[in-house]
Amino acid sequence: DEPELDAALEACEREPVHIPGAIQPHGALIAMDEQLQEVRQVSANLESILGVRVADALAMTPERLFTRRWLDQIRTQLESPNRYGAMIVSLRIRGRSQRFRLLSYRSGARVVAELEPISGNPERWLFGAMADWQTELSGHTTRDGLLRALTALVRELAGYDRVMIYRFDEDWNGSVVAESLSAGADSYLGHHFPASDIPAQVRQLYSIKHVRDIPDASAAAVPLVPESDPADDSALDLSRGILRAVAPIHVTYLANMGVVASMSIALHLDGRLWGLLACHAASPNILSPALRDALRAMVQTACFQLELIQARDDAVLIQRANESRDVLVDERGEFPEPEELLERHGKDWLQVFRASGAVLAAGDQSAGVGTVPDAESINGIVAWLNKHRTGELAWSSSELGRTGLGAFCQPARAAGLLAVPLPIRNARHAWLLFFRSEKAETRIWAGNPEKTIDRQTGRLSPRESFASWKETVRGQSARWLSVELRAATDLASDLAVLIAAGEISQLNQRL
Ligand code: BLA
Repeated sequence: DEPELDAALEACEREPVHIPGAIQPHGALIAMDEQLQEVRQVSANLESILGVRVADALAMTPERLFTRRWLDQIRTQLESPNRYGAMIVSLRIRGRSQRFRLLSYRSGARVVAELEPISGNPERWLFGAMADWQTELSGHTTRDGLLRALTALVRELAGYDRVMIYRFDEDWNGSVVAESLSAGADSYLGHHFPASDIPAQVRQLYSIKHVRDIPDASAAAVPLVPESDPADDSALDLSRGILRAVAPIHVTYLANMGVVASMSIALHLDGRLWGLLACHAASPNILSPALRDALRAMVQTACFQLELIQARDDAVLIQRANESRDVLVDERGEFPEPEELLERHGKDWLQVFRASGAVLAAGDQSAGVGTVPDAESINGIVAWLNKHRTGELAWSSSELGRTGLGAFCQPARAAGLLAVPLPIRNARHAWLLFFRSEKAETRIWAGNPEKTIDRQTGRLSPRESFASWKETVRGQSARWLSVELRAATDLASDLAVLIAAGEISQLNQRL
């Protein structure tokens, strides 16, 4: 039932993913005080990775453990974290030289050093791959083409079974909008996933750290020793790290999906988390730090190109809207009534705004073109808008049934509305309304998205099956784009000028 479900969802959002008290086993961690004088915590696998026993490491100074030269490097990294995100260091372990990637960062009043062993030669070929990708990118003019190419590239370079672009909607549900698969892998293309699969605090982590790499979700986590800081008993925040242990609920999620290795990289567009590059493999896949960095850079340049494509598409729409505004200039001096305006230009506006109907309501007059609600309903809609929308901003909904306007609108005629107030002085009653009819849709979810609560723990548990689950979505129109709101606002201000001028001229004639 509802309250129980809300409580379970809230519990999900409180899941302390940033302080798991453990790391993944493919590296080692050392936490020190801010002055780098004492070792405070180490990961329990220190001996197998660094060749130093845990008890010995905890009794050493960082300088003994790391050497002075390394400590200087850590200090440099801390001073300019964006410039020296990570460094390569080598250590003699049991008489042999071993290279590590060293990532250090501040965490509260501590300094954390994460070490990932590096084997093999430096991957200089990655530079060529990155340069080629940049060249290829500049040739992409459509979003879908670019995203498909990105998934194919990542799969080729990093060897996952399924590489996807996962796009968030405004409620943080998401769907797979592009995909590249190895032979035999199941497709999630077009599948939807509910917002609770990636709770808010987990999404938040992508603005601190763009990559989440889980090379082997089936491997046991390695605890920190001691579990919390001996000086103040606080938990160590690993948000900025790469080794952070995986939240148990997500381990179950991946296992239910048949996924062993999972890696995701944030796609930020215009400063907002737009989606994720999400990669799955059915067996462990340890990426070299250099490849991981290269993928991050490739995704980032892809994001720049996506912003460019978006800006171009927006410009085309604005241009189209401007053309239909230009035509209005010819009306100046004529002062047409709303009916005439709609008669002359309505069809064109419907095309530009991909609307099924439009209404111009000014004072006690209104006129419509295309498929629109009846006159009485329009009065109701305008009254509601006047009451609830007093500012000058455009308002839109692609599901009127969920708003106070549901009573006035039958989805078949009007499932979505874009309403723009006409900024006419002293007249709060004028509106330009665009309607969109229902776009019935069969939505395929990856498993039944209804939440299931574990009876024993009262907690939400991940779905056990991700098999396609169909939902028929009714009552929704195509979504309104922010560029459409902008263009409609511009059109409305032109109309306001025309209508106000008409009123003044009528007034003059009467005087
Ligand atoms: C984490 N869930 C994640 C992550 C993704 C998803 C991408 C980030 C870690 C990673 O890259 O693996 C979900 N992965 C997806 C989705 C797709 C995909 C949607 O590939 C689609 C293609 N999960 C649940 C429930 C809860 C939950 C019910 O299903 C909460 C109770 C939580 N998800 C959850 C948590 C994490 C997570 C806590 C963080 C795991 C971590 O980083 O340690």
